[in-house]
Amino acid sequence: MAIKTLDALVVGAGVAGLYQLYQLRERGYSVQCVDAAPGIGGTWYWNCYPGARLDSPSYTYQYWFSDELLNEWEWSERFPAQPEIKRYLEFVANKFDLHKDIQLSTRIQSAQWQNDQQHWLITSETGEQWQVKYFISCVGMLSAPNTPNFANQELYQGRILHTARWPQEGIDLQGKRVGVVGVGATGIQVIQTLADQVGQLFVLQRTPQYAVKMRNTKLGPEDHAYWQSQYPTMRHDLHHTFGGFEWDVPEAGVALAMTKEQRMAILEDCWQDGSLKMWVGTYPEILADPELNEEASEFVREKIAARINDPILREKIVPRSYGFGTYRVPLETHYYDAFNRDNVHLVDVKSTPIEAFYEQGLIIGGAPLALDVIVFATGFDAGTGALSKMDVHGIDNQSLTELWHKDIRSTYGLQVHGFPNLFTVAGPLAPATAFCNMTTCLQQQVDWITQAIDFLRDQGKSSMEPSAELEESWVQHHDEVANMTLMMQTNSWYTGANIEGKPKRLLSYIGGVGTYRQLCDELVANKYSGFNIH
Ligand code: NA7
Repeated sequence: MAIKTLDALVVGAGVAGLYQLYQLRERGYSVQCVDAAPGIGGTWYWNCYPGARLDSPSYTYQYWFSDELLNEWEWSERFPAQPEIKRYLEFVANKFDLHKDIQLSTRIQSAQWQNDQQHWLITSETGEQWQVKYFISCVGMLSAPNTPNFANQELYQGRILHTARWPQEGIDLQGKRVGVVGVGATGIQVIQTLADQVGQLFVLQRTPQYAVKMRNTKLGPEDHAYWQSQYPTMRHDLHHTFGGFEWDVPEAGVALAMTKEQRMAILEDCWQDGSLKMWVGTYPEILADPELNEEASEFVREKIAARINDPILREKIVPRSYGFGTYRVPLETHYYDAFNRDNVHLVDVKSTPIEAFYEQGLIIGGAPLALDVIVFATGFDAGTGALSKMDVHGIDNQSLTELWHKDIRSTYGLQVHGFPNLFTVAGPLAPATAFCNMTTCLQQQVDWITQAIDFLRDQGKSSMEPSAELEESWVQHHDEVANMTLMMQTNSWYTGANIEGKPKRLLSYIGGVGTYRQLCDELVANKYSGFNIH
């Protein structure tokens, strides 16, 4: 097979990959995008499980580069379901004729930096090869599914599904005995959707969540007119807030000067918004001050408790072992109500862990639980998982997988020392790994990368790579900010604790989207000082 020579290969055809492809092509670079999936959409292709829905308000979750696109597309709901977001991404791909440069069903197996030639040699599973100057990873921070390895799986005669690999054609679960393992943001969406569709639903819960009531609404012509009038300022403002949403948090310290009643009024106000404002729009101390965190945690516990009729069940579902907001806050509509149904059963797999499969289901705490279908809503090897699965080698043949198995490091989540011209959209240690409205952060990173590539072209240079010193200073700053918060005290995918043996570090930069953007802009203003440029 002949090797394809291009300026850039973009790996991943989701929100980031489509935009990166568009930006580079517009600037005259030769570029191709590949994706392992048979369709575009990334996260929104794979996660087609029942109830999959956006947790960011739709009008903040879109591309900002084209006024025409902004005017043409109208969201049907404040928090649309997965099929609508997939349709939006298809609409964008068709409108900007992106499909002609996207090759689907193509999984990249390895990438080797060839220092003498200053290019990457990238190879797919089928042996296809690309020789490119720029290797841009848009593989997503939540795209490598995590499935627990319970013993005797081969004995089980029912069906096993992972939410992130749900059959595209759907599956009829009517009348079935279904077990859902995991109650994270995904499990909650699945459980509230399946509760009245299946025969018996068993919720296998290890750690309960602080889910916030979603206030979803249909959007009509008046809403469209309103939001379209907001877009000119919104496309700027989103990049300057803490979470990349249309709301911001007050200055640090403001909440400390308030009375408890004043803080409760803010919490109630944000709760009534029915969105992630409750998490990243109240006041910053919620994520940093143990007492204020406990105050907010108690506020949410009371809201949850009021929804569950049975007092024994209530005790099990109201979270107490960690603080509100230190684990990704899910939104729900009727998750808690599901537990008031006779066909929904909570199984506490913390006190009685899942031990193994058997022919008809799972053995839990020594007792068999018969299940026709087992749904794993058990999350992802986040941040580093998808890229680590590729065999990526940089200068002196250094392996990225080995590096990240020892210590998860990056420079602004955009590049890694020792790996020239590898750009990592949503790489670890940037807000885009978890703490932001994803489309805001992804577009900002793609814009930064595009600008860097333009810089190299304009200067007649062939490669850029962060120095060890620059990387160390970013990692230190990242850790300092992380350690000012309570995030590292809770085990979750945020800290890598959900994957055995994964080095511990907060995967996402928590200094805020606006601050991060400013720091990235300073790198450009300083003409990439601290980068080795050849
Ligand atoms: P999460 O948030 O990582 O949740 C995974 C869930 O699966 C969580 O409840 C885990 O319990 C549970 N889990 C994982 N392994 C096991 C085993 N072995 N036994 C029982 N329960 C288990 O993944 P999601 O897909 O829900 O969400 C990921 C992100 O996608 C989300 O934050 C949004 O940003 C979109 P644990 O908490 O570890 O006790």
